Amino acid sequence: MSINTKKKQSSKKTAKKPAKQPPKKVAKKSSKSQIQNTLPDIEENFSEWFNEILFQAEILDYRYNLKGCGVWLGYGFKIRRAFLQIMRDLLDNTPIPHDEMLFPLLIPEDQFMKEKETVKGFEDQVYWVTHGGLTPLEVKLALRPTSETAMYPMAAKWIRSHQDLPLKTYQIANMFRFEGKNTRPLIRVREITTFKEAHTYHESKEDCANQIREAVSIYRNIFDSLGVPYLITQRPKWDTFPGADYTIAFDCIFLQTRKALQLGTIHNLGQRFAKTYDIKFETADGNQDYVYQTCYGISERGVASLIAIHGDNYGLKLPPVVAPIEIVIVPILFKNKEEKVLKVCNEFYKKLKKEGFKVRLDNRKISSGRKYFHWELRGVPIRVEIGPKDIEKNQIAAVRRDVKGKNFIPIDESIKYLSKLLKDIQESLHKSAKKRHDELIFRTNDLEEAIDFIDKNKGIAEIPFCGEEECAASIEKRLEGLKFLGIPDRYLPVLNKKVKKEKEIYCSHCMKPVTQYWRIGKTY
Ligand code: A5A
Repeated sequence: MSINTKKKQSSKKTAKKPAKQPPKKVAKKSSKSQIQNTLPDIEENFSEWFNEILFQAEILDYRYNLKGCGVWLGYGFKIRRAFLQIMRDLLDNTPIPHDEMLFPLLIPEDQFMKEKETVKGFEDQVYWVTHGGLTPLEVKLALRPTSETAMYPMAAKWIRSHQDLPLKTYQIANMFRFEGKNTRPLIRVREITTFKEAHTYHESKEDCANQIREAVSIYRNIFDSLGVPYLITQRPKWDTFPGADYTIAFDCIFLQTRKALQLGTIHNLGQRFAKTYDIKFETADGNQDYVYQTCYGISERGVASLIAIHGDNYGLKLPPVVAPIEIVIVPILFKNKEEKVLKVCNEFYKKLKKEGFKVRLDNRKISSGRKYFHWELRGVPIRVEIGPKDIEKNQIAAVRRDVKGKNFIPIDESIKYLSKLLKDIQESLHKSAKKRHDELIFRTNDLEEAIDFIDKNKGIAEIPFCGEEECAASIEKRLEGLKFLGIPDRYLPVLNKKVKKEKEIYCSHCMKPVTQYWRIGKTY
């Protein structure tokens, strides 16, 4: 992959519209190597760093000739596949499993338009197909921006009685949204390539609430596996998914920009869609009722978040569960000893492979320094080095990517050691990200302090708030990009047996007595 082509492109872009501050290139030495790292500094220019790492680590090539669309490359595709596997394993293995299905991409206009809230919510985001070849279509076709309107007329055909419930389904497919705001690779795309949407159907409100709890627990599991910290927040009513009773979101505050990225959402749809699409069932006592529904979605933002949260100036740091390669073996070659070292490395490679590790032997004819640089950039959790001295001593050297340090391990103990080390890396990445993330949340009764905290890009604030849209609008006006994320999970009846209530606090705008702090900050 030629980085030069990309360089040419970005300098062309810079020529058209000069960046306020040119990205500072970091001339760092990769450990033990003389190779220069050309990544922009992650703290000073996160956005450039992010674009560059996607390209240099061969995750995504965003030079496709269509705004908001990119190409998943080999290494990125493997990370994506591991991310999808985590989701599938969780959804397939709930006590009542979710069944994976696949619906058509096209939705007839009349079917799409039936749900008025969905229409309103998505009207400026839908791509329409108007022609089949040269023939204008009698009924325009929407490219799905989400699949409620594709799925629910079918569910109405499948569900007859309470015995058919609950019905739990999901699909993983591409969605199209004509995003007006700035598009960004993986974060705000027009073709969402990796959209997982679950849709569930229930007999009662209570079953629906239970499903919301299950969905929250699945999402916790997904992001915990990725080592990505999150906040769980009920969105304000003015930012609820079109047609839903309420929306609970998972957000991650990016450690460098201190802006929150919505990682996924869980919606309680109540009976609104069921009434629109006539999804009725016969109850146990022989009456007719509409089903209660939930739906919940996650996209490639999951991959974006793990790249952003763990990355550093040397490149990616991948949690072992999603790393395409967990261990790379680099032979340390000295004149006249190459053959022996390569033989031992090859044997060790086969042994690790047999034990089920995701392992790669890098026996390319380039310097060890170049190899270190290459695999560091790609975030491989462990590098094993074997040289003539190690062979003499019957040992291997293990170097971890997440923290500094090299350890020499007797070869007989290496399997056990490496398994444990991978577990440690998985946990330690999560722990250190969570610690840094926790420090970005500031609770205060003083609005000025909160605004100042957010204005200085220090993180997300929690302020006493009444929940009224007008009050929110007045506060949001105070700072460009300021947004109410909503109500923290500790106050949500659906997620807590005992709901927390604050005493003697007053709305930051209207001064009414209130019982909750709300989250507010800058968002992607
Ligand atoms: N049907 C429900 C599940 C739904 O569509 N919800 S949603 O609109 O909130 O989308 C689910 C998730 O997809 C969002 O939380 C966000 O993480 C992701 N998403 C939405 N638009 C996106 C875009 N343009 N690019 C990347 N991810 C996006």
